[in-house]
Amino acid sequence: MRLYSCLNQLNSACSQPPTNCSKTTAQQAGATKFGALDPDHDGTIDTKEAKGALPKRWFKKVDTDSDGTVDKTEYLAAIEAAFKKADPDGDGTLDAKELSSKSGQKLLKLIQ
Ligand SMILES: [Ca+2]
Ligand SMILES: [Ca+2]
Repeated sequence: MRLYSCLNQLNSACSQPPTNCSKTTAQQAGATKFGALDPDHDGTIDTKEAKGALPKRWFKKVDTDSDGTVDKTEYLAAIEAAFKKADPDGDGTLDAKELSSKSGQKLLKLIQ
């Protein structure tokens, strides 16, 4: 049920069949999510802003330069990496099966 509603959201975001999510769609959705996580619009997500939305251990991972904040480049890089993991056949599109995998679910958390 949960996955289904996720797929619906993705579908409305990209107006493509709900079974597919292209990398572009993931990045666009990720950029939107980044904006939502950065309410003061300073271009970075600090730990306070990430609270509840981004698990601490993810935050550390995504913050690759370890300056204590996640900027858009870092966020999009994390999405790129998550997408790559979730797309083992490397065709640049995630089908429903790939989206429902562990890596796929992780990606969805980053972009929704
Ligand atoms: Ca950083
Ligand atoms: Ca694929």
